[in-house]
Amino acid sequence: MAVNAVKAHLVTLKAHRNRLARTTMREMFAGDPKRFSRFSIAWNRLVFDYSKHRLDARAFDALLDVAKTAGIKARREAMFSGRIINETEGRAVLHTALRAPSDDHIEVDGHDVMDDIARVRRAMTRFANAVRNGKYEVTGGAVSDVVNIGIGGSDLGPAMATLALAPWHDGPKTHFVSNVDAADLAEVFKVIRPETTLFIVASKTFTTQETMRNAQTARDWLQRKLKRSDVGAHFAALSTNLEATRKFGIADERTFGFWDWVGGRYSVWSAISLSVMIAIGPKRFGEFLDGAREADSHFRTADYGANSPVIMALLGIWYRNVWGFETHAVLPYDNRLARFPAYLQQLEMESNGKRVMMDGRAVPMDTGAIVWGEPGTNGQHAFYQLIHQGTSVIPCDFLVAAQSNDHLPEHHELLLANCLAQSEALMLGKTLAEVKAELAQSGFTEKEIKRLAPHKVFEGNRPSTTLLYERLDPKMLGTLIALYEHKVFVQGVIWGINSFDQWGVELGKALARDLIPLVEGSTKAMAKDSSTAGLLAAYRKMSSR
Ligand code: G6Q
Repeated sequence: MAVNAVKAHLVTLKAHRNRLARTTMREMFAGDPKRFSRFSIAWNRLVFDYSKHRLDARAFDALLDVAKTAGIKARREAMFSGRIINETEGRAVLHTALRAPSDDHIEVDGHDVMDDIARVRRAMTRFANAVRNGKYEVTGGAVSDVVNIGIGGSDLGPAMATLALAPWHDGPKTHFVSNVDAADLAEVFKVIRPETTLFIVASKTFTTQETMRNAQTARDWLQRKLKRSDVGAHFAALSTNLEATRKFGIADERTFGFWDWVGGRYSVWSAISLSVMIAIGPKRFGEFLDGAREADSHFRTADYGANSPVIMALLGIWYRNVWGFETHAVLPYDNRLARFPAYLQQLEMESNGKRVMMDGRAVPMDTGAIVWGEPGTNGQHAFYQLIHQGTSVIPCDFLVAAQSNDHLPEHHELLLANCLAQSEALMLGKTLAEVKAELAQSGFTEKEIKRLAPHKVFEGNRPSTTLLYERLDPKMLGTLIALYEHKVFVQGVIWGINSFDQWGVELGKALARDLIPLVEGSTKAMAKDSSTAGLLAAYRKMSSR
C-alpha cells in the first residue's frame, strides 16, 4: 500500500531534516545566488516562490520521491475521469468537470455529465442576465438586492469569491446569510427592501437546519410585507433535492441543480455560485472557470518538480510529518481575499482532517494541518509577533498581486513592500550580533544592550511561500482556488485518506437535532451528561428573567 512507501520515505526525509537543521536558509541563500530561480515556478501570470523553505536540492528530490510512490498519477486520473474515488459515500469527485472544456466527455455510471453541466449553466446564464438587466421582475420591479442563504460549502465559496471580485460587480447588491444566529439575517433585513429582494436558498441537500430556518424566516418576513401570492417570485434555489425545493414552494424554473459528485466545499464552480454570476455577469464567471481549468491542466501535465500544487502539498507534508509543525498560515496581502483563509480552512481541514485511511485503519502519521490567517498588513499588527518570535514555527503562504485593482499606487507599493519585508524577515531573522551592533549605533549603553538584546533577536529560518500574481481578476481567482484544491487532493493521496467525505460535519448536524427538544423544554428526557444538564438548567433560569 502506498502509505507504507510514504512511511519508508519519511525515514529518509527525517535524515534530511537532521542534516538541514544544522544550516539556515540565510546560509543557503548566501551560498547559492541562483536559489530563487532554482526554487520558483513562473507560470500563467503567477510566480510561485518556494525558495524560502528549509530545503535544498537533495531534500527536495527526496520529497519528490514521496510524490512518485504515493500513487498520485493514477488517483488524479481516476478523479478527472469520474471514477468513484469518494468511496465512503460511493461518489465520483468531479468538480473539475464543471470547468472542463465543453467538448470533453466525462462519464459517471455510463452517463455523460457534460450535457447536464451545459444545460444548468445555460439556465443560470439566462436567469442571471435577466436579473442583471431588470427583465426578471419581482413585486417592486427589477431586483436591487440578492441574498444568498446557505452555509459551509454553500456559503464560503460564493461569499469569498463575491468579495474578491468586487471590482467586477455590475449587478444587484449581494448579501450572504449563513449563521442560524438571528443576528445574521436581522442585519441584512435592515438594509434590503422586501419589494426588490431576491433570496437564493443554496443547499445541496435542502435539509440543513440553519439554511432551512433562515429560508423560512425570510419567507415569513416577505409574507408579512408583501401579498402572499407575490412571494414566490422572490425565491430561487440551488440544490440537488428537487422534491424539497418544490415542497418549499420554489418553482422548478428558478431551481438550479447540481449533482452528488460535487462536494459542498468544491461547489463554487457549480450552480452554488449563482449569486457570483449575478454579481459579475456570466462572461466574467466563465473567466473564473477558465482560470481553474488552466490550473487543472498544469496539475495534470507538469512534472512533479515543476508542478505548483504538488510542491505545495509536499511542503505541507515536509512540515507536518517531518518537522512536526502543526499549523499553516495563509496571509493574503490583498484585502479582497479577506475570506480566502476561511475558505481554505474548510477546504483543507474538512477534506484532510481525517484519522483513518480509506481501508478504515488509523493513518500512521499526522494529517491535515490547522489552517488560519488574515489579510496583511492587518495581521502584522496582531499575530505576526508569534510567527516571528514565538516558540512555534508556522509555515506561511503570502499572496500578493503585482497590480492593484484600485488606482492608488502609493498604497500598493507600501502593501507589496510590507509583504516582501515579512517573508524576508522571517527567513533572515536578526542575530544577537546584529542586534547588539544596531543598539550600539543608536547610542545605548553596554548595560542596556545586554538587557535588551535578547528580546530583539529573531531566530529567522522561518519558512514561507510567496504567490505573486499579476492581478486579482476572475481568472486569477479561479486559478488560485484550483491550485489549493489540488494541493489538498495530493496530500489526501499521500496520507491514504478520503478527502471528499465529512462525517465530522454530519455528526454536528445530528447532535443539535437531538438537543432541540431539551432546549425547548418539550421533553422530560435528561441530557446525556451533567455539564449539558447544568448548562440547560442555567439557560432556563437566565432566559426566563
Ligand atoms: C462541505 C460540507 C458542508 C456543507 C454544508 C451545507 O463540503 O459538506 O460544509 O456544504 O453543511 O450543506 P448543504 O449545501 O446541503 O446545505
